[in-house]
Amino acid sequence: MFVWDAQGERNGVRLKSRFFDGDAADRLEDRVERTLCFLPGTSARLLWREQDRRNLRWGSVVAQSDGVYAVGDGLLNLEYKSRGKRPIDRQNWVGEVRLKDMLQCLIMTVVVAQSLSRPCAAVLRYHNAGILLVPQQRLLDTVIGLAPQACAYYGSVDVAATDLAKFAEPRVEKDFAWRDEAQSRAGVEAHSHLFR
Ligand SMILES: [Mn+2]
Repeated sequence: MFVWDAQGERNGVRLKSRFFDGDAADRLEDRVERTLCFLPGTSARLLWREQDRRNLRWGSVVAQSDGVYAVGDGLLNLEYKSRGKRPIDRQNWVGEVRLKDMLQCLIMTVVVAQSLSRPCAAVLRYHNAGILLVPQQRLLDTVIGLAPQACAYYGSVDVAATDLAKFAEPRVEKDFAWRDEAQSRAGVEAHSHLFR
């Protein structure tokens, strides 16, 4: 059975992660094995990738996914963030995931699922980690509900998933607050040290 290495929670999203050797994965010949190396032995089929320039649109939201796969009866939308191949820290991984990356991946996944009328899993791929994103419905409603305001803000009739993610980020930080306990403790200590 498939087992995740770690689980966590961030800003209204449940995260399940699998870590691997990113450099070794880069050397794999097969495209599916390379990109989905955190799902060893997967039967996933790549449907299209960013290079195929397939723009999907749902309402006013436009998305161009990095990779969309057929897996079983459903789909998988993969968003890759290379971060200059810097690995995600296995101890502090929940705090290292960027909120904007999560939102972008989730928005694109909604657009893919709606356009193709099939369930679609949202997966964020970093150099050494594959992270499944399981959002609260209320979070998706909040983010997608901001699309008209984002269009007005950017002065356009439609909005790209990346721009909507940027626009929605402060609202999500406020409504789905998450605190990096280690970092805030360090901040408190730094303040009392400076003002001692
Ligand atoms: Mn990408």
